[in-house]
Amino acid sequence: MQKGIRILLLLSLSHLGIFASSGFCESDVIEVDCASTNPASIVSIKEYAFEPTIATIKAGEVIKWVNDGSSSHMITSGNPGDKDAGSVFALGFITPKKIKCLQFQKPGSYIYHCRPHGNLMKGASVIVE
Ligand SMILES: [Cu+2]
Repeated sequence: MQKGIRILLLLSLSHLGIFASSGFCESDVIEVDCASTNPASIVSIKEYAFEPTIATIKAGEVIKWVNDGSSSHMITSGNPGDKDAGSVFALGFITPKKIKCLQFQKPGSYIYHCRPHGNLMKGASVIVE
């Protein structure tokens, strides 16, 4: 096999790899600095729920998560146990009183959960119009 073809094949395979079964890919959701953005919606994290469970925004807008609880939580795309959970977005631990922001580029429904508390904190979603 020619070297150029092999590289192209590898590139297309790795590109497929970043697509989740949801149809979104990693570049559809970007973590942004909350301080330099004006969130369209704010989701409060409490033990052990996201409030509101469904947040609706427009493409290009930002959601801010605020940890109002006393435990640390995560924002992980997909449902608990999904093979590709976290492949579209995965925010590390949000410790109490801390915030994290994500910008959603592409319309659709993004399901997420908290990885450490997957059985309790699942089924939350961001609807992007
Ligand atoms: Cu949690």
